[in-house]
Amino acid sequence: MVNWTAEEKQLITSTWGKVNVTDCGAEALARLLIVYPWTQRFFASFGNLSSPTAVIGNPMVRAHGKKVLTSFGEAVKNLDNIKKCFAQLSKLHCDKLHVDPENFRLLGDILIIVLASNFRKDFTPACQAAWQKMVRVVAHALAHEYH
Ligand code: HEG
Repeated sequence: MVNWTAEEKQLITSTWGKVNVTDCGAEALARLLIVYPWTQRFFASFGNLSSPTAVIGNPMVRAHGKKVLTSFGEAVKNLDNIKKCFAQLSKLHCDKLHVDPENFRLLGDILIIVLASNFRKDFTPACQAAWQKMVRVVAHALAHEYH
């Protein structure tokens, strides 16, 4: 069980309230696929990922980025229950999708970059620290059902 301070909870929920899951989700997934091109192997069915421009303009990347970030929002709504919240999703990523959990950590780091670059001054050091913890907890929860 994760212990959140009242301040951490407040920082996470207030940042999340300003997040556009469509745009930030698309940006985060596109950045992941561009900066860590080996992650493209999981998305072979997504069509053209041959250049940064292709990745950014790919509608399947956009749609999936939104799906992932919408799901991330469930964790924000269930801060005291993230492990349970992601138990099924963890099983799916392990058994069906075969996604190496290291990728959850990579995406978490990318998400922080996206939040920091979108919110600039509002993304204070305290806010960053809270998010660093958040993405670590989410990555841990998504890896929890792996065997
Ligand atoms: Mg995953 C599907 C959530 C990271 C690769 N991911 C999904 C789905 C959700 C989800 C909700 C749809 C599940 C369903 O169809 O029932 N993913 C999710 C979260 C996070 C994450 C919350 C991290 C915060 N996923 C992630 C990463 C990779 C990945 C880092 C690979 C680099 N996800 C992946 C793939 C699929 C999903 C390949 C199936 C995509 C498809 O074919 O539609």
